Amino acid sequence: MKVLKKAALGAVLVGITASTVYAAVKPDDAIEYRKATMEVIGWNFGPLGGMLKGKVPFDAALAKRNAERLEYLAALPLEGFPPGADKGEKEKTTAKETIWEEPDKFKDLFEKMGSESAKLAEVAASGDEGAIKTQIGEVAKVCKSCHDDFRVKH
Ligand code: ASC
Repeated sequence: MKVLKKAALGAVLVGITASTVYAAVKPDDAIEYRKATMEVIGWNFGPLGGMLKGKVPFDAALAKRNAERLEYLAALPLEGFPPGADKGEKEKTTAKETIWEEPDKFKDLFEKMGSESAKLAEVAASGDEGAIKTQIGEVAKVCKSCHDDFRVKH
């Protein structure tokens, strides 16, 4: 009896673990997730881009805070682009097929976004306006190059 109980419990646990870790993500859910993460990234990059363009007053502390957030956020979207989630049934997507054709290049750009944002957080701590704006430009370049290659133009 005991052995059977243990076996049954084990089977349940394995089942739970397997379904948590290996359940196929529904394309519509993946699309929602990746859009949400990109939205949060856009929200946090927004004022930095604004500072670069002179549309938002320069604020080194805000630049530092958002750069730190962006470093963290850069790790989030990638899992929203799993194999098979190129198209949804209900959700619209502006993801290009190139994401699934050149996954390493796509992943590298998110890593670059993280490292350039980390650099921005460091530079922002110095308070040096010129250097901060230059580094915001480096982050923006990564945004743009990824959008150019991997997002449908709109
Ligand atoms: C933004 C935004 C982007 C990037 C990109 C940077 O604020 O919405 O897609 O910056 O324009 O070049």
